[in-house]
Amino acid sequence: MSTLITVAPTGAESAKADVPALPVTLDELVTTARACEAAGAAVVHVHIRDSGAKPTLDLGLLRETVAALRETDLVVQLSTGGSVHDPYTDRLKVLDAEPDACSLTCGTVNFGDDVFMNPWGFVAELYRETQARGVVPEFELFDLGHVATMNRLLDRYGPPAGGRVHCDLVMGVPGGFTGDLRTIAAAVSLLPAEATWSATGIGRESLRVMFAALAGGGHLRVGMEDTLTYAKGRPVRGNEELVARAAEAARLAQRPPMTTAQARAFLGIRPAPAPGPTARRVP
Ligand code: KMH
Ligand code: ZN
Repeated sequence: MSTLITVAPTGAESAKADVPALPVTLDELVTTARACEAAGAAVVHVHIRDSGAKPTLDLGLLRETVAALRETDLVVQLSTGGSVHDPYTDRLKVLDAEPDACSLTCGTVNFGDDVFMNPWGFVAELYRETQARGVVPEFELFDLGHVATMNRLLDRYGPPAGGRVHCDLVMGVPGGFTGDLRTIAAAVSLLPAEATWSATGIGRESLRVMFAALAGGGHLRVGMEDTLTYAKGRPVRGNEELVARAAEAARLAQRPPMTTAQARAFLGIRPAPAPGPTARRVP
């Protein structure tokens, strides 16, 4: 079995002023995406920033970003989580940017000093929209209750676009579940038998979650959205080094990184639409 590697290069939480290596402009994002694809990533989980490097869900910018990322073969997964301050209406509109895939968080969670709100009505509406538009959701699970909500979605509304139930266990958010083996085992034991999963360790959880996921048959998500420290006292220099480390670990586990074509088949991603007028030219 090979390993699906997702890179989450930016997120909505870190400030460019504090983290100069964070990709926040479109050029920085595309350059990072290319480097991460070369290093072994097959999916890019995208949050974007405005001209002041602040998180935004501006639809025009999202469309431009999707078009620009089509220069790579990466599966383009837009975040519908946004930042903790984004209204539900803007989070639903993310799908108008026509990504291949999107994140879909399955419940509310304390998020450090904030609350990441995902009530049932919003989650169900977002799920129905992904089905109607053929956008492949990745179920983001921050706590055990989120597994129950994902199962409720599947029971009530049927399988996702693409046909595969693929989840990401996000472990180590203050307020969500921790990345210890017992918790990973508990979460995986509650997934539908046919589901596949990846895992993401936030901050200092990143390495133990990565190795546990490889050992447990899971896939990987890494990136500066989740981890800013490569090793104790050593800041991350760029997303590609996190992807390169994940790819090396996957090869050592004899589960080499999936190619982008394999990832598209695995997730059931439909062919990308032909480039529109906003698409950038490859230089
Ligand atoms: N930024 C977090 C509040 C997602 O992308 O769907 C939510 C998040 C999850 O990052
Ligand atoms: Zn995210």
